[in-house]
Amino acid sequence: MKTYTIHRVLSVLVVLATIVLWQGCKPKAPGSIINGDAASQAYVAPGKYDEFYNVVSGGFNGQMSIYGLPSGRLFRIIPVFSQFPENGWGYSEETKPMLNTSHGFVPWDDLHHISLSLTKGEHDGRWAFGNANNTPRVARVDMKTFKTVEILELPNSGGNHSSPFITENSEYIVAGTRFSVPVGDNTDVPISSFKENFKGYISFISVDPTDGEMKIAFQLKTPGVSFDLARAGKGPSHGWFFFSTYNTEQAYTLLEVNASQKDKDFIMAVNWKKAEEYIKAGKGTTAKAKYAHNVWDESTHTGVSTIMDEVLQLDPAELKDIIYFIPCPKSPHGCDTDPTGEYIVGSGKLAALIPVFSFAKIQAAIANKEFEGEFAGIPVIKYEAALHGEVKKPGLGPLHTEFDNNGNAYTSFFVSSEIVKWNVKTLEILDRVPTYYSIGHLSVPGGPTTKPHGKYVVAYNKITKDRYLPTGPELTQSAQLYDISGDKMKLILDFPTTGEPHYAESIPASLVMPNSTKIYKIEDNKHPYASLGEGMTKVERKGKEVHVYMTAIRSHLTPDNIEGVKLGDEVFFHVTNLEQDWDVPHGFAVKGANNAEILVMPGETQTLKWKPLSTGIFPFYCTDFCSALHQEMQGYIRVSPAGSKVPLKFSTGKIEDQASGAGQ
Ligand code: K7E
Ligand code: CUA
Repeated sequence: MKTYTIHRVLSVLVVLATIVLWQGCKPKAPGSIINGDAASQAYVAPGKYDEFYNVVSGGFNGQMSIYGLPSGRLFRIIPVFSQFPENGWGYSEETKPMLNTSHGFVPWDDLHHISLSLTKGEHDGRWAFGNANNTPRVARVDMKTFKTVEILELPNSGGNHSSPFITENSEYIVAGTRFSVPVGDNTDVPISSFKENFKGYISFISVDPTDGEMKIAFQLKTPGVSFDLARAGKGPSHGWFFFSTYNTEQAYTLLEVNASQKDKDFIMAVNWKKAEEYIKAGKGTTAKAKYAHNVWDESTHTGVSTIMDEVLQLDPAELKDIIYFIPCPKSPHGCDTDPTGEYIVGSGKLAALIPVFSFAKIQAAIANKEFEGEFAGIPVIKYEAALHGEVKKPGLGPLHTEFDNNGNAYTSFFVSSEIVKWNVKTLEILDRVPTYYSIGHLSVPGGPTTKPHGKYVVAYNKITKDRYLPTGPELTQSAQLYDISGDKMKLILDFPTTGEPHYAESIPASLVMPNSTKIYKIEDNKHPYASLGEGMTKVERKGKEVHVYMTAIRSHLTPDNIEGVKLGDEVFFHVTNLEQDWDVPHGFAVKGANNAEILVMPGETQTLKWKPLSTGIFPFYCTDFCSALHQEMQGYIRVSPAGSKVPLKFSTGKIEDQASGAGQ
């Protein structure tokens, strides 16, 4: 190792050591911060509704969850990329296709970011999008049913972190890769050939304005760096997209040190309107790519997975005016655009200041060719030429910035564990509050839109040490709610969260609540195995498959006695919930199933597959306490030996003459 390299490594280690030490330093008496009437501001009286829906990513649980604000009450966990035994997501035959990928069935992922759909830059309450970080995918949740209705896999991506970020009218959901990887026919290469072979891809996914269906419109091939986060332009900057990058060193080992060498990485500015023009002009090239597109059909209550085989790509190294790099200190994480669309905030994880870039200046710099050179064939704009200004000494380890409706920004600081409020135009620091501890993302209701709703900022913390009753080695994850309606931020509530929340968005309840689905109409149920009434229930044998057409209604299952199943058979329980009443799901489970229950909504049909491994009588029952006689909602299925002559029969409420012995 040459001396200069040692020095650089040492200086990076000193920075890291300072950061580690700083992490150990936290306020002495956390409880003393909250006082006065603070608690009453978060209090939502019994029977009263919260003002906001808070849609929160679940991180490594692969789900989204819905909380109320300001109460912090948890209403719902929406399974997205991970199987969820609570309601059978990924266990029922209908939902399994939703988790299909080009790698086969993938029952888990890591969901970091939420994007709520927008119209004219404002929340419209239609859909929530989330990213799968590990096996790159994007999901769409319907805010009427709070159900995942679409999952699109992203080819040529190595880790879908910079995703999903949305444009002003939900034209696109945009996804950048965290890991650059070799793609195409040339993937079996030495890792040390990184600079030559590894590329980054950004996917622009179009969203159908009527039904929300997603499609990869095009991908941009970029130099092999890591994309971390992104935001769309707004207003004047609509048509542009901004990404934070790191590892512009293009290191492929010990990134902790080797990707922290440079003083500045880049914000990548993408002119996607230009990219659209090139696509229209036929400049795109079609590349082979295998990826799954899974769509939920609300009439059959079934997911359908299709494997796609190509994608359209543009190469900005050839089509020069699509992307530009802007230097940004130092390993930027968050990259956020303010409500006016004029300012772009970069947050260098290792930086001691916050650079704020001006969209107007970026445009002028491009027009005047104020470049300091090129990086991998892409022009690099001069830092000063793009800069609006720097927030000086804001704190340590800035990560993310959200905005209120009064021209203020709120930046989270992981290392110094605080939220800092500053004025976007003047760059003056206005206030700071501690968080407990090590805040990651933060969220102001409407914060990423053109018209923030303001009122609160929620901190999503990475460490909760000593804030809650201990629960063994793993403590609860947690959020903190601050009132931001006055000049000073005020902590008003701590609340535990599920999974590991990263980003979250909040939306006024009035935009979602009136549209909430209460039941599925039974007459619209087009499931091929639905029984639209008890008279239509039956049991059919198709070779070694036994299909049970079953209904559930308070308080019985039809049929509830089934005989004639033999070892080696696969039994499919197709359960239709005949209820047409809000809040009356029925569940279904059978003893010994290597599976979860299914939870069937009113008017819906779901299927549980069961392969019995021994003979005997197996009880099944409703798992959701649905009525006074819920505990009576049960049945038996008899499994006989493979060669048995027991005829297939089924009934409900039929009393037979006492039979005895085996094999009758
Ligand atoms: Cu947690 Cu958005 Cu994955 Cu920052 S990221 S903290
Ligand atoms: Cu149906 Cu309990």
